[in-house]
Amino acid sequence: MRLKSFIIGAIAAVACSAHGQNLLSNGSFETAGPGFVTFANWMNFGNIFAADSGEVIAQDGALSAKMFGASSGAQSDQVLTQNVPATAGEQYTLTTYCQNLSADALGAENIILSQLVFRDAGNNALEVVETNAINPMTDPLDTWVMKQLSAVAPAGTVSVDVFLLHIQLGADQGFPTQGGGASFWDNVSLVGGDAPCTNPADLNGDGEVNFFDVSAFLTFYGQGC
Ligand SMILES: [Ca+2]
Ligand SMILES: [Ca+2]
Repeated sequence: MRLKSFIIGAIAAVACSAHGQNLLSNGSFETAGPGFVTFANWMNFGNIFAADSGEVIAQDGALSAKMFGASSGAQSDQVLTQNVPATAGEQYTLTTYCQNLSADALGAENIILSQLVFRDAGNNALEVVETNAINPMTDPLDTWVMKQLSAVAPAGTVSVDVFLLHIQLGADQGFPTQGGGASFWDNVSLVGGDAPCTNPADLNGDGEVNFFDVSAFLTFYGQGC
């Protein structure tokens, strides 16, 4: 038992995953912006509102962000975006919490995405990576669903845009009937500034050195030569 404790302590000491601070400001949507800006530090387009506990219990703090399409029959895009400085060669991880409420459930025409867009000094997009922040058809209702997206900033990067997108497709994209529904967002974080993990002890290649690599080692060891 004492040996096991020592091994876990040693593993923690060599861990090289990113555990830095959140590079985003107001990632929990607690602070309102001035004028037509719904949330401080975020630019917004389309139907973006602050939701309080009367609509959904926030994942963090008291408020979350609510987006919904116009349900006009045409495509309707909702956008929250924030730009922060970034450094080429370093790894960035975007974490989002999203909820699909059964009381205002998302129709199949809604695509809910989180996106990173790495930009050069001329503000040109160098690389776009994205993931479904929530899948209306397969993720559970009425619970905060966490999704993560990681990427290494390409050569020439000086900044990265975080995009939170609620795209409602319309008749032109095969959805003559729009089910409507809202996406709720909270506790968005972007952590970076670390080089990708190159420690050879990361046997399973997931960017962290931990017990799962020890387990993989023991499996290989047990197989012999
Ligand atoms: Ca919040
Ligand atoms: Ca690993």
